[in-house]
Amino acid sequence: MRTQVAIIGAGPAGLLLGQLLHQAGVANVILERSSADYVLGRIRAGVLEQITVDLMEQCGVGQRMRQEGLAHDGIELLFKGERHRIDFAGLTGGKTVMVYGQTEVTRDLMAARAAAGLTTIYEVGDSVTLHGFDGTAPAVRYRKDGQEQELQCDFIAGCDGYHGASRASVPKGAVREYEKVYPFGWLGLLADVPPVFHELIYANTERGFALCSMRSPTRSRYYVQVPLEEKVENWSDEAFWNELRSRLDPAARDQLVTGPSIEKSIAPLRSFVAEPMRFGRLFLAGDAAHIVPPTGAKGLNLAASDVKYLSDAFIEHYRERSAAGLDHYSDRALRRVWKAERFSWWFTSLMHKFPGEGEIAQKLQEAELDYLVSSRAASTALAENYVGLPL
Ligand code: RFL
Ligand code: PHB
Repeated sequence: MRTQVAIIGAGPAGLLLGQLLHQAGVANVILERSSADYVLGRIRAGVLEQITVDLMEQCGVGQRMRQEGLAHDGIELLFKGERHRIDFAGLTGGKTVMVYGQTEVTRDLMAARAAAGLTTIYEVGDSVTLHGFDGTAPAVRYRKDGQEQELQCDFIAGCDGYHGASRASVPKGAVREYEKVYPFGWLGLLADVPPVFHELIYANTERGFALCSMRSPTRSRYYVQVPLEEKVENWSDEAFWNELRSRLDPAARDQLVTGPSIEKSIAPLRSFVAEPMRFGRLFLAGDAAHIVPPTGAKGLNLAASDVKYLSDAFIEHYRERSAAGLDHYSDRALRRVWKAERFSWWFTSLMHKFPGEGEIAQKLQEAELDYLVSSRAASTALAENYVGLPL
C-alpha cells in the first residue's frame, strides 16, 4: 500500500491531521494500536480553546459541538474557603473557551473520516515500526490479522501519544528530552449528576487541589489531588465524594449532587518536551512530543496547534513544492509548546499541595492567589493563557 502521509495514532492529533489533509487533497492513512471503542473510552480533556474550535469547524465537524458544547467565559478560583471569579471575556476582549469532551471531539472526527471513506487501520497492536525516514522513501510496517504489511509514504506523522512508537524510533542522540514528574496524581470521577456550578472551579485547599468540571448540564467531571502511589481500587465512590466535599466552599458543598461513578481513574502529572519535533521525514505532533500537567487544560489544545502548523506545512509542500513550512515546523510548534508548558507548570505549582514543603508553601500560594484575583494585570495573564495564546 502507498499513501502521501502515514499517520500513526487515531487520537485527536492524528484524526484532526487526517481530516485537514484530506480536505486539501492530501492522501493519508491512519494506523491505530487499539480499537475505536477503546480510544473513545478514555475520559480525558474537557476544555477547548477557540483555536481548537476553529479547527473542528474547518474540518466540517463543528455542528454537534456548536449545539452541545458549553461556552464558558470565566472560571472560579477557590482558596482560603472563598471563591473568586476570573472573567476571561472581560479581561481578554471577549475570548471564551468551549467545554466539549475529548471523547466527543474524537467521535465527531472518526465519523467524518468514515463518511469520507478514508482508511484507518485499527488494532495493529504494538507491531508498528518506522523505516527510512532519514532518507527519501519512508515506510511503516505493521501486522494486521496475523499478516505483515508495509505502508510506503512521503512522510510519517507520529501522533501516537507519549508511549507511542514514533518518538521511540528516533536515535537517542538525535532527540533531547526535558521532563519533570510531579509527586502527586489526579483521581478523576465521571458521573451523571448536574455540575455543582455552571463554571469550572479550581480549588487550592490545605487537603490538596480539587477541580469541578463538567461534560454537559447533566454530566459532571470532578478531580481530587491524591498521592502518587494511591490506587483507584482504594477509592469507593463515597470516599471520593467525601474528599471532594471537604475541599469545597460551603455554598458549593450545599449544591453538590452525588451519584454512582461511570468512570474513575488516576492520572499521573508530568511536564515533558522532546526537541526537535522533526527527524528527516518523520514529524511528531501532540502528546508524542510533549506532555503538560492537566491543570491548564492545554494538552489537547497543543495537539491541535501542532496539527494546524503541520497540516499547513504539508499542504504548502504539495501545492507549492516548498519545504519552508516543513523546515520551520519544529521551531514554530515548540515556541507555542514551551509557553503552554510554562503556564501549565505555573498553574500546577500554584494550586497543588507539594509533599514536604510545609505550611509556608500554603501561605505563599494563598498570597499569590490573593494578588492574582486582586490585580487586573495578574488576572489578565491567567485569562489570556487559559483561553489560548495566538497561533
Ligand atoms: P493521544 O490521545 O494519546 O492519542 C494517541 C493515539 O495513538 C495510539 N498509539 C499507537 N498507534 C499505533 N501504534 C502505536 N505504537 C501506538 N501507540 C499509541 C493510541 O492508542 C492513541 O489512540 O494523543 P494526542 O492525539 O496527541 O492527543 C493528546 C490528548 O489526548 C491529551 O493531550 C489530552 O487528553 C490532555 N488533557 C487535556 N487537554 C486539554 O487540552 N484540556 C483538558 O481539559 C485536558 N484534560 C488531559 C486532561 C489529560 C488527562 N489525562 C488522563 C492524562 C485531563 C486528564 C485527566
Ligand atoms: C476536564 O473537564 O476533564 C478538565 C477540565 C479542565 C482541566 C482539566 C480537565 O484543567
